[in-house]
Amino acid sequence: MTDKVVAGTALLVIDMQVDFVTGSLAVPRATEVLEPINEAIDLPFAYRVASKDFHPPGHISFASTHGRQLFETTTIYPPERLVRQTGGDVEDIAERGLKQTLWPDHCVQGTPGVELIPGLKVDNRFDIVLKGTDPGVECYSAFKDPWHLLPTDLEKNLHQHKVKDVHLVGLAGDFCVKATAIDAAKAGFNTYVVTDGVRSVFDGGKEYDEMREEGVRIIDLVELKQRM
Ligand code: VGL
Ligand code: ZN
Repeated sequence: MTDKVVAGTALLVIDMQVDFVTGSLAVPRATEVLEPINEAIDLPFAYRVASKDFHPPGHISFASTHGRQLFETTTIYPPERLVRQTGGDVEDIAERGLKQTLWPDHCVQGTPGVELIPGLKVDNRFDIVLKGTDPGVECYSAFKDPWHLLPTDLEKNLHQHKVKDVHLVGLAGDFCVKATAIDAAKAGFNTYVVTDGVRSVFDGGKEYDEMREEGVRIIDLVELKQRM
């Protein structure tokens, strides 16, 4: 065994949790990604991160919180308390509304559904990033919420590990993978989404066009192996 490492490379495994694979918000065909992701994990990345959607009970993204039907949409706003805490302007909160899909309760802290799926080879080489932890803020991206109020340590950690090339796999392609990939590209990383390791909630395919428009490159596992 050599300890070959490809300098500057990172793997991001996004939200491979029980609720997204077999639980309350199971993504269609999500079980198919386990093997490709485990193969990706074995490649000689310099840095590895796994993100977890990590909601408190009564999270703003749950339909049950609003007494609404699943998959309806509503408008959410940045919580005034956080805007104040971060020294932002509270005058224009009403103009900063965003469309929010209302989900089944999922990935609730302390429940079985929040755990990474059995068989996933996420081990002690990984850093873990938790997101969606504030009750009033949705956070699809593992970098930050849409209002940039609650950045995670991800960007800082990638820089500390001298990462240039970020490769993403996981769930869901049209939500957290897309948002994280676009933020990675915007932060200046060469960003690759590996399709064998991704499935989407609403499987339309346009998420890949949206990512490409932001400079994200879409590759498959064979191409990833060639790069490594
Ligand atoms: C996600 C819906 C709600 C995701 C998280 O991980 O893509 N999707 N929360
Ligand atoms: Zn969520």
